[in-house]
Amino acid sequence: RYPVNFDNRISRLPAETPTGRKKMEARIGNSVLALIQGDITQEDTDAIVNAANTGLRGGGGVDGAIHRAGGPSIMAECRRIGGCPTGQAVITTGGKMKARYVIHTVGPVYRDGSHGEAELLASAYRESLKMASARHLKSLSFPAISAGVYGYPLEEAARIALQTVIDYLKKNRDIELVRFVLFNQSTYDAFSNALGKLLPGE
Ligand code: AR6
Repeated sequence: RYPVNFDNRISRLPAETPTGRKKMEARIGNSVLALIQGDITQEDTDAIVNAANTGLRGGGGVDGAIHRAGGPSIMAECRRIGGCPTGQAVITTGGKMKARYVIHTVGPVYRDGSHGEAELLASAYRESLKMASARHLKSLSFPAISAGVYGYPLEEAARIALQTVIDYLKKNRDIELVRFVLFNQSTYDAFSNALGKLLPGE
């Protein structure tokens, strides 16, 4: 369903694709792991992941963008669910967006790295992937959880995000596509550098 036209593990496409968006892809087991620069609310994957807060109250950043794009049905479900602990995930409709579902997860607020931040960030990714698997979803888009208002150092956030997804995709063959949709150049570059280090290409 998501063909990749290369044999080596990382394809470094031209710096700018025809649409002007940067892109990088790797095959992990049965799945494709892709990095693009863009706005996650426009994604056509089965679900997109929201970097929410424990009260599921909405906010700024990607959370604000998702509620604006998806409309009030998402907040109505969030209110019924009531909340989500840090490192866990819940699922709602995608409302008016192309993605059918939003998986809301809560990353840690970064303090100094000694308050379990790394494990909580990994858990946010893992629980989102488990939620997608439980619903038999085939494709999922992530933003850079905790890397905005929550202040997680970008390089470390990228490494943990990618390592957690790679580990999951190696063990679970059900999800065919995981796409990181990175909003700005510096976030894209951090993820692209981290992926290059985790999966050295030919
Ligand atoms: N598409 C993709 N990524 C985006 C978009 C978008 N439309 N908009 C922003 N980003 P943040 P956090 C990127 O702050 O750090 C909210 O108020 C952004 O550039 O959205 O986990 C919640 O309610 C950054 O790289 O999430 C919580 O209270 C990344 O998304 C709190 O912020 C995450 O930044 C969560 O903070």
